[in-house]
Amino acid sequence: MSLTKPRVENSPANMFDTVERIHIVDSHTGGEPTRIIVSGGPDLGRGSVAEQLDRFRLDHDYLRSALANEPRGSEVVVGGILCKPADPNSAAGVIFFNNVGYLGMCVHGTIGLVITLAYLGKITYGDHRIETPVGTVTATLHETGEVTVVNVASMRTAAKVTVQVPGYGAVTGDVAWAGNWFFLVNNDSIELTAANIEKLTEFAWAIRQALATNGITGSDGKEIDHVELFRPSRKPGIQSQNFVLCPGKAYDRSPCGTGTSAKLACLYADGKLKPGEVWRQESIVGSVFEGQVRIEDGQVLPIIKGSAFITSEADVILDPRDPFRNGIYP
Ligand code: PYC
Repeated sequence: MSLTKPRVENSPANMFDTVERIHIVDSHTGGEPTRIIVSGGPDLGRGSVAEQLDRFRLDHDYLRSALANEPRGSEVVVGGILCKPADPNSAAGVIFFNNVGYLGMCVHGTIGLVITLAYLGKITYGDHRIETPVGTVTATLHETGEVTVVNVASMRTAAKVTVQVPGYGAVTGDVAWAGNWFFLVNNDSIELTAANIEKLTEFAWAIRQALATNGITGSDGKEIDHVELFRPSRKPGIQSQNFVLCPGKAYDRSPCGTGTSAKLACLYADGKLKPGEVWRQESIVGSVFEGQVRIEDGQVLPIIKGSAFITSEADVILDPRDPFRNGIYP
């Protein structure tokens, strides 16, 4: 059924002639939403996805803000825009973003993207190369509907780093890269329960600020913008539970695929995880990713399996007269 109406002179419907329509498919992976722009977005030209990200950031950042901020989105939404892959053998290129900026890689978002491409009839079961600004990942769509992502090479870059966190004292954690920068803290001070989400958010936010104040960064000098608190899971067969605070101060409802990758890289570095050994990571809301590592050319490749579900398909309308067209907090 088409909702497009014929144009009638003097109709109030004509004031919507100038709106921008962005076609999106929303999904969630373990409770964490992903919003993929499937059409109506800008042409970002050719070249690597990192180059296309530079163009998107420079000329179309309003779209990120409009889709990932209120009133059309919220700080929980991770958005992604499909773009042309540099390699014709890749299924897609994708740039992930949130309410405050851009992500290097997003595993829950990649699982959502694969389910979105399947929903749109654009891919079949099997392996698909997906290009991101920080490298190409491989995603496998299984006949069960699950998706496995082989993430970018991940590593722990610093172990047992202690930072003084105002109000909390000395906090020790590891710094790891897994497509985003993480500070991972074995947390036994605040119980990882949904009832403590506000306290956990304040604690993780204070850690992030203390890292920045003390000049503790990733090995490339970039800000560590994800903080991961973890402890052993209470559920049988699940090794760990985490609480991951994302750059825009929203917590990840999923076990955070790049966060799980960072954890796997730390476990491997500590000799606590062998290649092929399964590690189950539970989120704060109880969703689970299954992880393992593969070693290739001396690099740690985390492999994460999870499921995503389509939640809606819609046109987002951006009206040039709307004072909040670009979001309330652009
Ligand atoms: O699953 O990698 C992930 C992720 C990053 C930020 C939110 N989710």
